[in-house]
Amino acid sequence: MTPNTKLTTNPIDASELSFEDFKTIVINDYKIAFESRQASLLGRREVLTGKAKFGIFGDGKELPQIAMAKAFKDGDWRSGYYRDQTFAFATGICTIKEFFAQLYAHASVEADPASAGRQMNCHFATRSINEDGSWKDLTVMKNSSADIAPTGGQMPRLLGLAYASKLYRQNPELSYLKNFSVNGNEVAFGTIGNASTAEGVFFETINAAGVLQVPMAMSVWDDGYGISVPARYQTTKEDISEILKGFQRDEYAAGYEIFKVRGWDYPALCETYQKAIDICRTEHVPVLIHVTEVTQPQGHSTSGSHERYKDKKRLDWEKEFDCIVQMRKWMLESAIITEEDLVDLENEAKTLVRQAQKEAWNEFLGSISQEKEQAIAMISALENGDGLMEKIAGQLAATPDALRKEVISAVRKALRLTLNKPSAERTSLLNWYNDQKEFNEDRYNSKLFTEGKESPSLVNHVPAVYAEQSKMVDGREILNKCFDSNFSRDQRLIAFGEDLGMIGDVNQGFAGLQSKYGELRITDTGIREMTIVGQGIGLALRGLRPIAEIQYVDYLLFALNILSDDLASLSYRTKAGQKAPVIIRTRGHRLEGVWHSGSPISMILGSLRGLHICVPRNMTQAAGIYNTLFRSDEPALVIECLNGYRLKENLPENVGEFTVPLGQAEIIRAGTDLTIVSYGSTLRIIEEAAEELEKMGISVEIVDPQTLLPFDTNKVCVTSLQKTNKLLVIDEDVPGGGTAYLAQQILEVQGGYYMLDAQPKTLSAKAHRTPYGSDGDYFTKPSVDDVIETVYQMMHDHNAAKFPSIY
Ligand SMILES: Cc1ncc(C[n+]2csc(CCOP(=O)(O)OP(=O)(O)O)c2C)c(N)n1
Ligand SMILES: [Mg+2]
Repeated sequence: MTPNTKLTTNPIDASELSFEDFKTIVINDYKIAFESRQASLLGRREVLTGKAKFGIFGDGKELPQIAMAKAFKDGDWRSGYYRDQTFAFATGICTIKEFFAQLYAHASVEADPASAGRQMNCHFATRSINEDGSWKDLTVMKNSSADIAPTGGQMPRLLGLAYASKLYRQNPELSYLKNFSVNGNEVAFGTIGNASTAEGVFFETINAAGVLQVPMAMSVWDDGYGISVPARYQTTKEDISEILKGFQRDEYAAGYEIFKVRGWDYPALCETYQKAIDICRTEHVPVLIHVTEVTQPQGHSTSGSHERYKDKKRLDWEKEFDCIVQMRKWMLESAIITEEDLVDLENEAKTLVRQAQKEAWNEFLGSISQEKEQAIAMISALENGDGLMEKIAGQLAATPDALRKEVISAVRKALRLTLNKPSAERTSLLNWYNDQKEFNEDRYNSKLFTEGKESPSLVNHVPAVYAEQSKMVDGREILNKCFDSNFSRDQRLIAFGEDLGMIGDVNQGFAGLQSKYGELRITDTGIREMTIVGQGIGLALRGLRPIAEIQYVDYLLFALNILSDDLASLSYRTKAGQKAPVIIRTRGHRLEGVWHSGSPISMILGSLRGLHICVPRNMTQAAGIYNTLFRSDEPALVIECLNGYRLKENLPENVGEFTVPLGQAEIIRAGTDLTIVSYGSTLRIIEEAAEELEKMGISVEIVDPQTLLPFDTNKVCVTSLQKTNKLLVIDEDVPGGGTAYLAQQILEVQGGYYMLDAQPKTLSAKAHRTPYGSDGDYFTKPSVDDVIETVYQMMHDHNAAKFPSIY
């Protein structure tokens, strides 16, 4: 057997097995567990000898994961954490060689299909999509959503993965989607450490899954600790299943089925998982499996040793109740295998793991060695007359385990030191370096977005069409008609959020649509922003097209962890192996009060790279942006203008079809003296100011980028500056927030700096939040007066004679 062969486990159904068959299965399971333990031991050694930077392993958790793997079928999903290597090996989700490749950070999808070397070890993921972004048939695969490091961060998406099964089972209109489900039979398996159940996101998810009654199978690996902190600091009564007892279903109310089983008891584990998953799969009831008495033989990670915080009694207990020790004992006592055969099996397993590790290491180094040899030869060929080139090349040659960083750094140094000595050899090295830059860009910096054949940049641009006598309607009606048209076009669209179902959202964008499309497609949720987002991620990972609504942009903070850590990083951390085209819909900018007038754009821009950030100025533009997003497959955040729902707009005839391309800035008022760049609701204030400025003899050009990520791909801003030579950037974020981003894009990225004949300025809200009431708003956010005076001051600074000081 080669190291990359997958030794997977078999489902157990003892009733149909002969004792011989049973023995074979059990022995095979022991072998998987033992191999996994060897991988942990060797992995730790690899880190401690400096071949990898950090290691965290699944030792001590082997048996429950084998039991879980037995119940895991094709089409099922896992959303778990870094302890799950045995499960990953037992299901074939990861091979031992791939496990080592990830430990070494081998930057290749072939070597590390989970993350192409981008993630720390034991961060598992299967590849759901092809290179062009199209879906694979996920019903014939064992699926793992991509792990993230924040403890508990796997929970919200787990809810969505489970909820997808419910929709696939209950909504017959989805039956045409063959790649994602067979009658909603798929279970979403979650795993979490005992200590991480103290996170709020755990409780939020548990509650939501109980409310929704979805096939979610939650396993808690309880080893009594979270790094050094024991259970008494983590969990009331030190017992998570005990305190979750109120969730147990009974004859009066739906809820959970809760199980408790010891982590070293192989037969009990197999039986428990079979029973629990059967209920979960057939009845769509969430289950909780609390696995207790779990150990951690090597301590938490390579960062420290557990002897520092576990006393001798605990350490002795962990040795005795190590699940592999216990399984071994049970197998011998039950005459499943002889001691002699066990030792042979164990030796074989050790050799196999060692071989897998060696191959992974050699392939990792091999992937760099060609570049290294080429670099050495090319640097050596450079003439410098001072022996420096030979020295650089020699140093590189003398570094046996040189990483790419050392190779490229040597080349860059050689190019710097020969910058005054042009030669054919130098040109060759330069060309080689430029080629490598591209390869390395692909290895380390690519795929922030899926960039497949359904990229929003490839969506046809369809202009809005207006009837001669087009109707003026409230902005909310434009959105409503846009959603209606798209929901009838695409069965995959689903919208949910607080107050979104029955009343059709707080501003009635979805009014009447629940009764038209049903509760499965347009639905209310509890107040639970993290899991609203997670629900969206899980659904999108399984082929549906969720619109997850966060009621106000101010409350995005409650979901920002999940948006940033999970959704925004998904494509990057899997190198486009998974996609989750969730649309986060929210509203903001202009209501009143500390929590209803927010515009935390720098927070969003800083944390959500990997999402498209759309800030339409009115509902027509919003509809056009939605039409683009609904026809493409990348995640986005759309912030609608809170004060725009009741303003009248012209209704386009093709309200469900016309598109506004992302990154398409528009000049919404032409002018010659000064360019103002702003977005969203603020534009209306600026337009009002521009009228008065016109009367004062100042002609302002106003540019609306419409989306902040991507930003003005046609460089409308800098083109405007060519004409006006003056730039003012305005928004309602804090000083140096969103405006700093806009200024950087225009001045640095677009080269606007070279067009200026006056100091560029920003005008933002104050650093504090906005007080309630119109006066609070006036004295905090940019007002018409502020805009007029800031523009006037810039013109005065430029030509004081023509524009004398106001004050
Ligand atoms: C949000 C967050 N906080 C803190 C950490 C640091 N951290 C990593 S693992 C861990 C302990 C987790 O313990 P537990 O959930 O019991 O899992 P175990 O490692 O014991 O299997 C902590 C505190 C983190 N990764 N994420
Ligand atoms: Mg723990």
